[in-house]
Amino acid sequence: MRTEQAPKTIYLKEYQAPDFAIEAFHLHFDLHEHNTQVTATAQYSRTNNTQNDLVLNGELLKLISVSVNGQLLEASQYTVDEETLSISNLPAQFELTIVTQIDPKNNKALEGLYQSSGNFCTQCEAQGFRKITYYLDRPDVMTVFTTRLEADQAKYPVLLSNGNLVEQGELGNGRHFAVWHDPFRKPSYLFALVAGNLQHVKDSFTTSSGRNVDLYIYTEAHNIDKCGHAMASLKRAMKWDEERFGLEYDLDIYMIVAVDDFNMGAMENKGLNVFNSKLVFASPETATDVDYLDIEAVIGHEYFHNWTGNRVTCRDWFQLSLKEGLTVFRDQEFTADLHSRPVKRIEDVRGLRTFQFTEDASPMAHPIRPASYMEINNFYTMTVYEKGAEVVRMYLTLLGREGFRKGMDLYFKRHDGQAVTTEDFLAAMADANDVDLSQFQRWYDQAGTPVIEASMDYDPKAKTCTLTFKQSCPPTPETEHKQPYLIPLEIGLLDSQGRDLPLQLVGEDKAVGTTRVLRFTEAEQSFTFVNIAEKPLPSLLRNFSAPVKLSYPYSGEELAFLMQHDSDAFNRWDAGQRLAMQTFKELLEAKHHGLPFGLEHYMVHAFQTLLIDPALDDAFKAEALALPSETDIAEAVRPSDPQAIHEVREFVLTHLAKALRLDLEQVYSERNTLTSYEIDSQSVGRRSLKNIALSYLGRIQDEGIVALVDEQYRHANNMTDTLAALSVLNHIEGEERELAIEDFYARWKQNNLVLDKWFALQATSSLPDTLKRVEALLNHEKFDIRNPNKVRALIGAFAMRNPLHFHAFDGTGYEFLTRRVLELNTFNPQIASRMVRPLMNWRHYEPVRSGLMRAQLERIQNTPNLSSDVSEIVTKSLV
Ligand code: B3K
Ligand code: ZN
Repeated sequence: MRTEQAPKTIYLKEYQAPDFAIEAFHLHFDLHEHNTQVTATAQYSRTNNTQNDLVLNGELLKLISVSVNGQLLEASQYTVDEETLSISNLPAQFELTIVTQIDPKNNKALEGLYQSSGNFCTQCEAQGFRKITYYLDRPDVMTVFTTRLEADQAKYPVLLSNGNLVEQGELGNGRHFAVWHDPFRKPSYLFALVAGNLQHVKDSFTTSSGRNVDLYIYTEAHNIDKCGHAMASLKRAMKWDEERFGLEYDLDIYMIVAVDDFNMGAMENKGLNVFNSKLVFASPETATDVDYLDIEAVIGHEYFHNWTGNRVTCRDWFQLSLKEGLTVFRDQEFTADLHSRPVKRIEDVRGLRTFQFTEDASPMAHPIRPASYMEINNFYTMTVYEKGAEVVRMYLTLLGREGFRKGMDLYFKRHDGQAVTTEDFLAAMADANDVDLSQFQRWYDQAGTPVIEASMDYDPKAKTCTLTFKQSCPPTPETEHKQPYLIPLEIGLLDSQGRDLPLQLVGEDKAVGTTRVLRFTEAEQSFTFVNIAEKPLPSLLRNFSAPVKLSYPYSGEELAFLMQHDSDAFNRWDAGQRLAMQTFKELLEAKHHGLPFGLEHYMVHAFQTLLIDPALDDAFKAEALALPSETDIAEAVRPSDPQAIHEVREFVLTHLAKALRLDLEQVYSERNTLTSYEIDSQSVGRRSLKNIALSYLGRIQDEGIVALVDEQYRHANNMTDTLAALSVLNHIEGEERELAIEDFYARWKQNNLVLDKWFALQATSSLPDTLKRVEALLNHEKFDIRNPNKVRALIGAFAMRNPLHFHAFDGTGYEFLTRRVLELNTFNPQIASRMVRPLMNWRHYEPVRSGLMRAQLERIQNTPNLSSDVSEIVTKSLV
């Protein structure tokens, strides 16, 4: 933690290539809980003719010695401060050996080398390696690592690092050693070591060129039976990357280690991924369908980084989206190819809208390639990841599948083994397809969510239909006035029967397909279609072809029509979301004016038609029934009043539940048959639909329904159904709820990951005593504020998934969060900085709440010893 002085801003425009290169690097770890000695020997050479000092990064290190070419330096021959070690008068080439000591056991920031459940592990991205030794800790310095680990043999029988094991043995004094060599040049952020008492499961994969790769998953013994799904997912990922992108794995061994204390999901260290155990362990009794799918996606994601991130890495941290946006895109495609493509798209867009659009409208809004940062850890965001993935997807939409693949192939051909920039990626896409994509660069430079206003003009005499689009983008901290984007707009036109019309643009000699991607490049632009016999209904932004907010003056009836007929599954779903959002807005208006609530008949009818449509699959229906969240509504209706939003949304859901009760009950009972747990798409879809039907019915709250929910809770044979029932009971005051919560605890108190669900459940209840409970749970014997999963489960869930109580009118929710942020700030700045974000959009709320939120941000800002992580968010929020 850098304290006292204000954190400084780092700018992309100040990037300078390193003055030194490193030919080879030897690391020697003498592992001890409190006193690990690290000896680092590197061959340095100058990259230019300057006589610049060598300035190495290093933090929280105890420096023991520095030698150049075997000669010990005097203290006067170098300078050390809190963040660097500088050495002057160095020759063109030299060997530098540095000995440092660190205290892994007291490292509660979980960055660098630390202990989790008594085992050693590391997290180096982005700048954790500098907490291990003094080094050029930047991604454009790449070298070959050889790592020797020494540790107590009984306590730490397993010793792992990147690459291949070259030597191991006993040292005679109860200690042993292992030497690992990674032949691929890599930056320090991809370094990892693990030492612990771990068991493993082993499997193997034969690559397309016939090489055998040994696959290992390491875990503590009691979880060894829950690794099967992760291993199967890894093999699927390896195969998929060969088939879809022609990319093969390059080492003879691939290891995954599951740890309980981890600041994020997982880390793609070369050949040695470290995973949050939440994203490895699964069994039907302990993991939900969502967990199963998340595990597969993240195992895939980290594996895909081997090419997009590791083989081709980032020049500097501003380029983070080069690897993250691209790798998220790849994991999305992996899931889409293996499961339902439309459902995957819907889920991704739902997440993007709820969280990334909110971030893009916040004081932390930044382009996917930021131009400056104070703390790089703050930029592992929805924008860099998810919007970054949308930007990659737009290349695919513009260039087609083949064109996109050509661009990827050229990118690897040109840049394998290099540290590059997002411009290099754009250039590969453009050059491989011989197109000019220069305007596309704006997606990397401008923040904010573009807004498109669409309108249609039909001329019955000429039989032409003109679509006109206007684009704009609200000001964000880095730019006031935005230049127009190159936006791929995928569209179709529906006739009165709901059929797609053939699309012929003016000037074309015949129609080309029924879905077209228009290149929208100007602030305002029109596209005219000919031979349109009747006034059509436009289906716009099909498959969500760009990360924008598009408006069109649809009537409620037109949306209901699209819900039933659009051939584009995404837009069919989106029509329902638009219809619901329109309804919420109207009801909020009614509430504002003290008018009674009501629901239009076509709205009820539209959802009924969908629910009973035999042609639609269950997973899609479940998505359609999941209406925009309270957070979505809060972002769409400003200034927002979370209490009113909750009331209005509950009114709609309850009304639909009552009106469609018979259909919902039928849908439920048809699917509530006890079968063995399967994780194929159809079974997952069946459970999703059944459980969303149950959550609607739960709003009716009569005895019969409560009994039905209770019954599901007691008889479920898998965690998805158990938790779904418990989530419904969670909002219904009464004995059933209390008994079920107690019962769940009694059943699962030995399983930390399952208990996280139990904490999160209570934190997201709409019942009035929720904050009190959450406060009490902070002192629960199973709660541990040092464990990031627990923090996210209890504190994060309350602040991010319970707007009703987090935004309590008296400000108690905000105060609660502030106290936790200040506590976390003292030992884990990364997690503290994640937790403070729900206060960021204080300007979007009605004046009373807005003032209370701001006051808490000021209170945090005025606290001494603020980490740079928290300080950046708070300072930017208050500007
Ligand atoms: N690259 C890591 C994230 C590192 C976060 C550092 N604060 C995981 C991933 O995106 O795959
Ligand atoms: Zn990643």
